[in-house]
Amino acid sequence: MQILMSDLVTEEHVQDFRMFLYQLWHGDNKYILNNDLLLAFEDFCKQNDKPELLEKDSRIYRLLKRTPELIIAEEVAILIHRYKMMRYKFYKISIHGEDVHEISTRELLTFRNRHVNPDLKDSNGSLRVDFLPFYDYSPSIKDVKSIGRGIEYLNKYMSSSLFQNPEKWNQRLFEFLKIHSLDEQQLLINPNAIANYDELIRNLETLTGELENHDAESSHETVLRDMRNYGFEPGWGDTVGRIKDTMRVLHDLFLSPDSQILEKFMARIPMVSKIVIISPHGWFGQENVLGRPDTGGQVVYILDQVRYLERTLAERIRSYGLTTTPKILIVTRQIPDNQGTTCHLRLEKIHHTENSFILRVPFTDDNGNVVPQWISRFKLWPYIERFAQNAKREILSELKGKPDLVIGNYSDGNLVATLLAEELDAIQCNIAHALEKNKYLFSDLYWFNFEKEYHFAIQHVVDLIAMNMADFIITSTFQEIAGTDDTIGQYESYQFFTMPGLMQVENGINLFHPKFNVIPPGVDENIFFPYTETDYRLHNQSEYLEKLVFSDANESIVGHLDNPEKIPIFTMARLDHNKNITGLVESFGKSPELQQRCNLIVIAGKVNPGESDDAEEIREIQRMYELIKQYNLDGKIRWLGIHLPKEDTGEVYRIIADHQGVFVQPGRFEGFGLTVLEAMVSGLPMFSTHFGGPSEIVIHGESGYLINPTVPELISEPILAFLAKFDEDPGFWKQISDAGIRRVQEHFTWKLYNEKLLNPDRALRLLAIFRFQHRKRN
Ligand code: UDP
Ligand code: LCN
Repeated sequence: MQILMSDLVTEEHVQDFRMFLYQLWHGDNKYILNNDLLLAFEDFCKQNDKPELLEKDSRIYRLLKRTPELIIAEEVAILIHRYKMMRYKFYKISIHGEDVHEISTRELLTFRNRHVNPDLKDSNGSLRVDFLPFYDYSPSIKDVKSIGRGIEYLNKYMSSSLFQNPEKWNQRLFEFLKIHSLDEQQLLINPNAIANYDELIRNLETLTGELENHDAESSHETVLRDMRNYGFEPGWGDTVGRIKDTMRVLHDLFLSPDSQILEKFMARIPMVSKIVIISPHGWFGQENVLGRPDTGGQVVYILDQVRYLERTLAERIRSYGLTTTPKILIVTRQIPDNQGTTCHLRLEKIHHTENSFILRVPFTDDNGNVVPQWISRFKLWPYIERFAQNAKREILSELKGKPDLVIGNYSDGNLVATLLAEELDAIQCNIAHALEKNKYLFSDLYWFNFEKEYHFAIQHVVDLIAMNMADFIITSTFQEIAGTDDTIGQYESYQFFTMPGLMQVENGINLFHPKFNVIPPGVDENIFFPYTETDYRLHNQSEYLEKLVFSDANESIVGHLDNPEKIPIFTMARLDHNKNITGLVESFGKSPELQQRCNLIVIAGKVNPGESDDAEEIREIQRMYELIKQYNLDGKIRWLGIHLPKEDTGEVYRIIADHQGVFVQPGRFEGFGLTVLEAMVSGLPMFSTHFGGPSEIVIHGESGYLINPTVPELISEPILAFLAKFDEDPGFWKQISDAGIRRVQEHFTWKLYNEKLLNPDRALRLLAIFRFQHRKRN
């Protein structure tokens, strides 16, 4: 479709825009990302003495700010305009003439392909992917503000369907109740005793009348025989009063339905007692694993989540009047070559739980032989389907039946969850933790350059399959789904992309589907709490940890401090490229002012490359040594290649806070960032990357600072500015520290995780009805 240039920018700026495009056309960079585009425009305005073009209300500047990329292709510029969140238009603008055309997604992707390989005319026989038709019968969120609040939406959607066609819905609800079982035990209704919806209503009325003669406090067992006489099974409540109440709610739901009654009823019926959580890669254990390659927040998140889930499920199951004990299995990979961990064990009880275990299943090769050594998450694809099959057998035997819910984690776990949920007819929930497409720039467009080490050709396809198959997706932040006004969301980046010569994705995911639910995680409050809570601190460990951090020497520690009294800048992360620990060291190295005032304390990876089996970690270790030498950081940096127990880590954050230190999270991109929560709640003023999840954790200038860690000065300058304010106002460190503590305590706790999910099994029940309805239709 042809449009006018003045539709894009105001009439008076058409000429300026043309000149700017012309200048870009002359430049070397033909694939210009937003950051570079804005820098180029600022230059253009300076050269031409046009500062007004950079003002807030300048339409040309607003257009460019919302242009994630611009491609120069022969005589045209292809401009991608993200005119609002998740909404795009694509324009082909002639460099020399007047023509401006709006083009389709397919045409855009063809231009991208041709940028990489001019011989590729269109999708060139490669796979074309469009998932949108699969969503034709799904409810769709209209209002952007409701994105990520799928359960709330679903509740409203289902109750309004209920109002519109009560008879149809009543029949569905009746059928749903009939198939209701837990742990292979028939619950609620005996399908052989109650034939239809009318009979159900009649029996409900008679039984609730009879139950009036019983003491409301007496146990459900005292009326089980009466219930069975009318075709009812256990699951309605633990006392006669509760049974009566649940039955009345159902009666009301049938006869005068509304959304609140639906919600109330949903909270009353049992659905989940067996959960399987899949997390194959990395080192999954309870000690001595964190900080190893591929082993970080996901492990912490899952272990915390299991403890909370088990407790909640146990309470609920009791209140339904059932004796079932909930059981949660974390299914991961068994690693015979265990390197001092427990990862060789088949089964390991999870601390502080009653009945939850880590179940480890080995990877096997084509000949059925067990693979003994750890394997990078990028290289495990050949084993993953066999792993799923073997895991299925082990899960069925361990649970003595099927799970009700399968939660996948990260790409590999989500694929296994997809396969298992499909085969076992369980509800599937996905948690991405990190989507690699966002972390590795151009891993789609230049996928072939990454193939040898990363295999994104598989991983991006796996992500697409798993996210579209999931019934329910939990994200830690809103931006993970839909981004912000100025940045693209992590899931959003799967809407359209191309892997030239391989596949062309025109509609990769429907972000408006209620499957998306934002539920931020918390931290274990027994371990991570403010430095000021002296009563709970690990006094018997603190001297040892203080020495370990500031002065001890051993083969796992590099560097000593000439002046340990300087302000400590602390960081802790896995030593991978994306965590950009080396970027922080470089920034420290380049800033004599920072070195004058501060020491740098790094806990990351290993210090001996010979001990690592991860290519990225080895490269980062080598780079650390180069930087320490290049900037002569001896006496100013301590690099600890150690894996601390979690409790000690909590105390280390607090020790750094005792020294009025700060924490830096310099990641090139961070999915969420548990260290950001841990450090903030301990009381450390935070300087965190603004790329990804931390942008929703930290309120810039209030509870910490968001930084652009891709430029060394942009890390050191905000820290120096903070220290200058601290010099002027001795209360300033505490002001930011207190605000950081409050921010985490008020918004990021496992208790809130619980509440946000309303209560987890109610959400799942809603989904189950929804899924049931859709399956029937399909
Ligand atoms: N962690 C640790 N020791 C290390 C590095 C990390 O205990 O050497 C822990 C850290 O305390 C946090 C988790 O691992 O709980 C890292 O989570 P985050 O979300 O920050 O990053 P991820 O590693 O998942 O990318
Ligand atoms: C993986 C990541 O990369 C982090 O950003 C998250 O905080 C962690 O998982 C937990 O979800």
